Amino acid sequence: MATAKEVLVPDIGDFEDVEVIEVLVAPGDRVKAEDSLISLESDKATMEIPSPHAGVVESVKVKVGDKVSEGTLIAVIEAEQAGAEAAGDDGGQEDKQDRDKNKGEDEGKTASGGEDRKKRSEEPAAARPPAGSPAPAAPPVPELTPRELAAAQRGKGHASPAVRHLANELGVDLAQVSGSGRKGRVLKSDVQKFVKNVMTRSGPTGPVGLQMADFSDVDFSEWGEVDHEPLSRIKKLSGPYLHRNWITVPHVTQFDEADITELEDFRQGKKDQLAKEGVRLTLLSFLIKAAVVALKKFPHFNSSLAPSGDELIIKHYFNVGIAVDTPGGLVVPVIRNADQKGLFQLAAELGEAGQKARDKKLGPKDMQGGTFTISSLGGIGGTWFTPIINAPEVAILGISKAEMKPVYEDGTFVPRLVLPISLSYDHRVIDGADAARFTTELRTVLSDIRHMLL
Ligand code: CAO
Repeated sequence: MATAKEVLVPDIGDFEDVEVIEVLVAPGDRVKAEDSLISLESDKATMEIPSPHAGVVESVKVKVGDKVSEGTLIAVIEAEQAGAEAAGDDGGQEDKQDRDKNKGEDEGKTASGGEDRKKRSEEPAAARPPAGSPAPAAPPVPELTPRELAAAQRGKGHASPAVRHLANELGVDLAQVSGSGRKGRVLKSDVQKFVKNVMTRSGPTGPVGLQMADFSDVDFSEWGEVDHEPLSRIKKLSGPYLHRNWITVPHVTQFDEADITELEDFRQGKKDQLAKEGVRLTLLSFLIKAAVVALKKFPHFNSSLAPSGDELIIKHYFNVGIAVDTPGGLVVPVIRNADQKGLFQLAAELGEAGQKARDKKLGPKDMQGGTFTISSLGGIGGTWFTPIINAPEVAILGISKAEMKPVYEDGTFVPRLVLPISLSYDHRVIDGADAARFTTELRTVLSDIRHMLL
């Protein structure tokens, strides 16, 4: 037998005149004890007021926007007897439907259960589907009132305390989560989806923490004929690292020019001699030597940032990686202990490394342990470029094609061979002034190779 029971706002601590932000039930709804009836929001907390009884909601006495305090009448419930309440808890057909439907919603028994009940209570009884039939399509979401819209935009008042708690634990700003519940209410599954999206963002859409627009899936064949060519194995492997380094390391590139007129004269004078021994003396050996001189003078360029981010690991060995262009893609063999090797030995090792790279014979060890990288496009062309740092290294030297240029000297223009230098560095480790000092040192050494002996 049912008895009409008035449900009042219980003791809610020191709160007075708290705003009703959501009414979760409507007349005719069946509720279980502890089902939420309304949500309140003060400037400090959001709370849901549960029903103390199981039964059917006879009338609801508050509406969204009302201010309530302890003792305010919320609703009248046709409460069922203890036995019937137990039966209700066990699941009458309607409650079972609620539970089945709510299982997927993951919102817990509070809000969505109430919303489902409310939706059903708005339908005439005859329109309700028989137990066990598929759930009907959700009714159209009613227009939001300006107040509700503002609340939704602020991300306030549209998530249950449990969801707020979860968001808080995960450090999620609810204002950034779009709610898939009724009236834009944020559900637990919305928070989980948001976190998953952020954590799995990679590839063209960007890494963790970066909010980027997705690339749209363009059908290029709409505008003309296209071919699909798979990326090489090397490109597939190196792409994610290049992307990570480009995105996560604050790069700055310092440009400079070095006069290598005398250096080139020297190289040309020695080149043929070495060629007889099967060694090609190219500019690169000189660049490695010059880089080592500068690295010794500016040890921070030969360092790595510790994973903790609060110290530098400075290396006292000089292993120079060389970017080598191969048909399969870019590889970076490392010339070890470059400081202990002469120009000719370096030239010989460079020849071997280049050949191994092109023959795809480089093993992982050949490409490990580098402390600084040189990427030389000088044999090909171009003026300047911004090389990507080979992290955890902190700098990379890009070399472009040397060209004869008129240089003003002692009141007249003279033809000089000028080499463009592009030094990219990690600005967390290296300041611009040091970068300029580094390239100035390189200029000095390259313009007078006697400095390589010092
Ligand atoms: N300016 C003018 N001439 C240059 C030069 C420069 N900066 N650099 C090289 N040269 C000259 C060489 O001295 C050589 O001249 P000779 O024929 O008179 O001896 C000629 O150009 C050809 O040199 P090379 O390029 O074959 O040899 P190298 O030792 O200079 O370079 C290597 C070797 C492996 C770096 C090069 O073959 C290579 O692969 N470069 C591409 C690297 C790359 O792709 N970097 C981009 C990375 S970002 O995608």
